[in-house]
Amino acid sequence: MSQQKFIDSPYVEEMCKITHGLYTHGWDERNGGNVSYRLTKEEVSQYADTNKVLRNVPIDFDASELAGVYFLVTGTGRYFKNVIDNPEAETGLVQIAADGHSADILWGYNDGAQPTSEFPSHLMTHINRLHKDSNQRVVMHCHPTNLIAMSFTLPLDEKTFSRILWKMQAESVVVFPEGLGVIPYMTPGTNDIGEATAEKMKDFRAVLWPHHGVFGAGDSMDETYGLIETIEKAALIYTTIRAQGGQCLQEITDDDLADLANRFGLTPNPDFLTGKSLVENK
Ligand code: 2HA
Ligand code: ZN
Repeated sequence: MSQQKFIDSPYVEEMCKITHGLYTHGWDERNGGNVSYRLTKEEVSQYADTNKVLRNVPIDFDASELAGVYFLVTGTGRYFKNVIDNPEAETGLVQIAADGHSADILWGYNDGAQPTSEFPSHLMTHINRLHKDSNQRVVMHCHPTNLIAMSFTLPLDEKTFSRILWKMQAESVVVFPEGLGVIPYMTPGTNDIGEATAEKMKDFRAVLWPHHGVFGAGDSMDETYGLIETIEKAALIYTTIRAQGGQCLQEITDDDLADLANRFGLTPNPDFLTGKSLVENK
């Protein structure tokens, strides 16, 4: 076994960079947001200080499908602002216990913290995304301003949100061809919101939590972060259009969306590909 410490691993470095990026974007004020990063046994076992159970913490649902799986997870109540300076207190490495009702802490949370209050929601999402994609690694929750604002001014339906976001920039349909999932407003930190989110994650990699934020899933930190960045950039363009008076004189048309999909060899969600134009009287 190497003498290298987990704090010096690329996984902790990625977690520091991503949480710092989320914070500096203004999407994770105070203790807002949470990230979980699935790691393999091979990855974890390379380090000198990840093979002893430090503590065990309960999990409030049956996560036995993930028994034995490792996650690097941000801590409950912790500020993303601080992760970069003190990852060993603000984040932790856990392994889901055999019965699925608790997690063993192997590293981190060294001043008594434990995984995010949204950990059940993360695990439920990991389970459903893993059914779709065996490379699924990351679940990321944050509070992007413009997307949240849109959840007050638009009807909470997936077609409306997806089409508007697709039409804000050519990149959108290429990055999230399946569109954006939307759940009703629900209380955070509950298994109910976790179950509703995970159900949507069967069809989408990003799910809007109205008046709160977004849940994203993906194969890597960069991909998941990039997905959320692209959605929020589209939301910023929408906000800016509204601030400029709201009227669109031209747009990315439904035919343009189909051409983009062809060019990049993608199949966009067929339910969202045709519908209302953003240009009035069209
Ligand atoms: O972790 O963002 O949804 C704090 C939150 C809860
Ligand atoms: Zn939140």
